[in-house]
Amino acid sequence: MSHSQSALSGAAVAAGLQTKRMGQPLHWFDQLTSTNDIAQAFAEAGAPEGTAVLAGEQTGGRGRLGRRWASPPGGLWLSVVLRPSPPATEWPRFGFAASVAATSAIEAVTQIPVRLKWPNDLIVEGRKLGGVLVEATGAYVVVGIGINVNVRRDLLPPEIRPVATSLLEWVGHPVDLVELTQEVLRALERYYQLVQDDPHAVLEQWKVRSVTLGRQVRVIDSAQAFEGVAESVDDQGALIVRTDTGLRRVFASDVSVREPQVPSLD
Ligand code: BT5
Repeated sequence: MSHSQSALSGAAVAAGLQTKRMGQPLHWFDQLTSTNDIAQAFAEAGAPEGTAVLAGEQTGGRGRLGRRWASPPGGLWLSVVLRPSPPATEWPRFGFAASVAATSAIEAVTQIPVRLKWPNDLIVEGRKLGGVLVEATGAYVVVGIGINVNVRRDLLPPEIRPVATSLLEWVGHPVDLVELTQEVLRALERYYQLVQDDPHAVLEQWKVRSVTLGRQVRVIDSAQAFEGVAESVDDQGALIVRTDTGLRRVFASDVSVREPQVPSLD
């Protein structure tokens, strides 16, 4: 069955979802601040693992390091509560599981090849299609996934337009948001299981799709910047960068990674 974009709603996504955990239950909002904020509130109130929050539009969408995430209507703005055991210590791996899951779902629905930029940017032909925001506390992890699905470029802030893309642009017509959301939740269920059984397997799938490894990168944190070659990602999800003075490990919660000399917004 095909759904129009305007048919995106919790009920439409829940119908025929057939997951055990992910999206059970699913809370739908036409508009909210940030699906991560609301998922956190549900988690604090004891919501079970798999509880999902889905929004038509976010007014306070967030990226990493306090950055803003533009979230106009037509996108997939989704967060899921996870309660991994042991809790939270290895939380970056859930970002890798989520970005690989999102990529796999997008490819299944649209056949558009998606690449991954460390840590969890979804990239099509060098432009940002989406991103993943992982936020952990001792008791739970919230994984937020944002994908520009049927998002028209002119609805994005002007400074983001040159570096962003949407599925609409590549497919040429609106993508079925209900079907894509269901596929993302199903893929998340598979990759969340896999990352607990065999975290290495998920990291390998991330590496296969990586546009970062083997490239010269510029790493920037609040105190400093340096360049090197992105050599690998370790089991903690840290990026290993070879510099003139040796190997350095950097963490997604601390740094931006850019291509040197190429203007970029993050
Ligand atoms: C990310 O952050 O890429 C993670 C984005 C996660 C968004 C989801 S939506 C559902 C859930 N609820 C939330 O509030 N967030 C999550 P980061 O790596 O920090 O990238 C942020 C940068 O991407 C910004 O500084 C802009 O340059 C760029 N950007 C912002 N909005 C964009 C968009 N819609 N499309 C492409 N690029 C964007």
